Amino acid sequence: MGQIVYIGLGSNLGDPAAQLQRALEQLARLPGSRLQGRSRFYRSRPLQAPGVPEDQPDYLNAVARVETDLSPLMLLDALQAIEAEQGRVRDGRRWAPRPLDLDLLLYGAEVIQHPRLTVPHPGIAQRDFVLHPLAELAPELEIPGLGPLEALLARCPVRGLQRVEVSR
Ligand code: A4P
Ligand code: MG
Repeated sequence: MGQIVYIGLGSNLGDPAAQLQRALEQLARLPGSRLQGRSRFYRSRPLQAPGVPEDQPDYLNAVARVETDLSPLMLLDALQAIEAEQGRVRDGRRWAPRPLDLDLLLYGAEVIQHPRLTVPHPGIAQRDFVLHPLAELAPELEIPGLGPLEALLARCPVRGLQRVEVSR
């Protein structure tokens, strides 16, 4: 049996709903993997951080649950290939607007500190657009090193997340 992993999807350029939908189809075709579920789509304002342009469009975010035999780094490579295929150009600017961002949020119960990969994804606890869709898929989830998802949700800053009803 493979590992259960959660992948965060985000987009704030082009046609975000179409790009998330297409990314889900691509996740469903990952080698050695099975797409087990996905959250609804959520609209959220861009996170504010020093040096990040404030006039970015809103994001559309979602989370997917996948069972996979891929190693963490092979999975990261596959996610970056999907991002590239959907037109993302990495120009070194962090937090720039993008047609598609795929983050590896959780890889089973593993804690990973690698130059290319930090799991659980940093900032999970502050991100309503990650915690709410995760809770749709796995309300009882335990986040390695951080505790029960339910407790993180109760402490997460409220930023006006909107659930977007799309056909599924
Ligand atoms: N990397 C390390 N750990 C991971 C991981 N768990 N998953 C490395 C994916 N990648 C990981 O990422 C930079 C490098 O992070 C990768 O080469 C990989 O080796 P990137 O996607 O090129 O850059 P980025 O996404 O701009 O930066 P970063 O730090 O990953 O930002 P985040 O955390 O992805 O945040 N606001 C809203 N409302 N919704 C959003 O989705 N997203 C961001 C980006 C900012 N504001 C947002 C949202
Ligand atoms: Mg990212």
